[in-house]
Amino acid sequence: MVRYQNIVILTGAGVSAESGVRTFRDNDGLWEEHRVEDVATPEAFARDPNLVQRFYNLRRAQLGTVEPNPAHRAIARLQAEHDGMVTIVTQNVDDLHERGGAREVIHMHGELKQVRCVHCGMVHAWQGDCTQGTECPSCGAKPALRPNIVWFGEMPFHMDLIYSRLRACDLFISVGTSGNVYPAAGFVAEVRRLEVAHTIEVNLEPSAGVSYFEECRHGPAGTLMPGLVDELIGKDD
Ligand code: BV8
Repeated sequence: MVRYQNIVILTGAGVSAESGVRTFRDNDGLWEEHRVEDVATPEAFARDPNLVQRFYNLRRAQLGTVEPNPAHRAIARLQAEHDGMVTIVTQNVDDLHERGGAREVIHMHGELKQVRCVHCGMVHAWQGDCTQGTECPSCGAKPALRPNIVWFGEMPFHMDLIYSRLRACDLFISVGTSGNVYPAAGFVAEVRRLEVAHTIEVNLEPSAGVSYFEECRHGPAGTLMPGLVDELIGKDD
């Protein structure tokens, strides 16, 4: 297999699916009869903060019941053993990449294990529930804490860093994402426009952006990623 230098891996909910974390498309994108797009928004939080806090409290609590799967571990192994740069950009808000051994994971949509104070702006690591009655540990305000999550209509985090890594990469791999949500869904088109990188989609089924990828491997990420990583680090020679 060709030796690549700078690899960018974009992951979505499908990389955590085999760990038992529900994807957005599961159950037709519904949570307790709510459309996720209707809960994961600033408007929903303004309208019914307790519902939105509960949505994230339940998902934060679920983190303790799930484990990284072979896809997370393979991606971490690539980052550890590849002699070039491996950038992991995830749309996921779980901590499974880190628990699978990955480092410096770029969480463009935020993290379940963080809350942010809307008064003083401080971001706090957070394990348990967060409610409207929880005081900000820094400024003492309440209600003040919201999930440090990027909702629909909000600007994703770390975009400048992400685009600089996309411009510098010679391999872009998308793992476990339906390619429906922007700007993440537009990353492959950006890489193709620059005409410097090879592009691979690893997904259970063809994504909405499948036509942008030069190479596609369709099936479970937990099954496909270990073999792809072996090829990339030269273990299959
Ligand atoms: C922005 C955190 C601009 C929340 C998420 C109208 C109004 C408002 C906005 C818009 C609009 N029209 C378009 C937009 C933009 C909008 C958007 O794209 N909407 C979509 C619905 C059309 N985007 C935004 O709002 C973004 N911000 O545009 O800001 C801006 C500009 C200037 C100033 C201010 C703002 C912000 C989007 C981020 C929203 N937050 N997550 C939370 O988690 O609760 S999005 C969330 O859904 C995920 O993070 C992810 O990004 C997205 C989709 O999820 P996927 O990861 O792809 O998962 P999905 O379930 O869809 O697919 C899973 C895939 O895995 C499937 O293909 C499946 O086949 C596969 N799979 C399953 N099992 C496996 C597998 N693959 C491999 N192995 C398996 N075992």
